[in-house]
Amino acid sequence: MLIRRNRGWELREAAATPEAVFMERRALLKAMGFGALLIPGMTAAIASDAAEDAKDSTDPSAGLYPVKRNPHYKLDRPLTDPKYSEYYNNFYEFGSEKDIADAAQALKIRPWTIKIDGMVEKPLEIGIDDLLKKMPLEERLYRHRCVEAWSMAVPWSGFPMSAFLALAKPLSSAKYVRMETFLDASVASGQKQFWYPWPYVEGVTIAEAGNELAFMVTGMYGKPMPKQDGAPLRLVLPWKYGFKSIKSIVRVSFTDKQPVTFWQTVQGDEYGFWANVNPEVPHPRWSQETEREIGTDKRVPTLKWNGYGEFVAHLYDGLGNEKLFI
Ligand SMILES: Nc1nc2c(c(=O)[nH]1)N[C@H]1C(S)=C(S)[C@@H](COP(=O)(O)O)O[C@H]1N2
Ligand SMILES: [Mo]
Repeated sequence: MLIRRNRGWELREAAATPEAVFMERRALLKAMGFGALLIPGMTAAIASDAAEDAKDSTDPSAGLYPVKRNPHYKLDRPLTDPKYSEYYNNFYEFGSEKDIADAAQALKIRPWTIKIDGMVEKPLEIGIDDLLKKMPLEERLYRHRCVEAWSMAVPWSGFPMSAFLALAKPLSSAKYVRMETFLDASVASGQKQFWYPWPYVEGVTIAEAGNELAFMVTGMYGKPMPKQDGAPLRLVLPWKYGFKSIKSIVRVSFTDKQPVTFWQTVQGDEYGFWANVNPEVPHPRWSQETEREIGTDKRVPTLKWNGYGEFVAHLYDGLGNEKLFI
């Protein structure tokens, strides 16, 4: 007799590819108006166009790196070898598998403009190289914990999101920051999967954005950001599940309404707005108690707030009725 035991991560790891297929079916059915109904045997196969070879020979920001490490942020484990962390990606714009690095080379990252709008003193558009000149670049070693129960430790280069807020000058009535990824199905064939709510959207509160850990990232391992990791500008929020760390940002808007995120739209009861890491709150379909370090495959306990509680736990005082950990 086959007994399906709920062994958390084992189930999760064993089901890595089916998970993506599962989500695609659900999202597709939802887009078609079938709600949560599952049709057995339905496939979500979509011919993915071969990525055009658009490799940039040089990145104009290459000379800026490496940047000085900020020693304030310490790791409890070795850095992940980049041959793993740079080639094990979640970037659904280029497909729902982990090996999207080749496909992501089709993304053109210059010129690249970031639009700043909504509740700000003055809307602004700024090119990535101008932004890089204005921002205080530094390197930080952070842990990264994906909701799928794998993790890595990465030297990111970038600038505190608080410096970006100082540039954007939100009005005091703004309560949230909403961020958007590029939209171009001609380079990102995943965006032809119409059942996903493109473009990818994420959001944080102004208080979260101003927290010292919130980091806007432009490079890793002492080099400009590889395209598959979200060049030329992504967010990194180490106390939250990885899906909050939106890649390849083109727009940052300030608002007084809680943004509805990409994953909330796809499956809101599994991927909420807050998504803070907590081993005690299981994902509806697997445990979050431990994580697999990519590269070593070591299984380690997951820490509440991914170990960053001293920096961020206070942000959530009085929000006990919210689903803070999903
Ligand atoms: N635009 C966009 N941003 C994204 C994603 C995505 O699919 N699209 N995936 C998220 C998830 S689930 C994770 S775990 C991280 C993965 O970052 P990495 O590929 O650099 O490890 O990116 C996040 N940012
Ligand atoms: Mo993730």
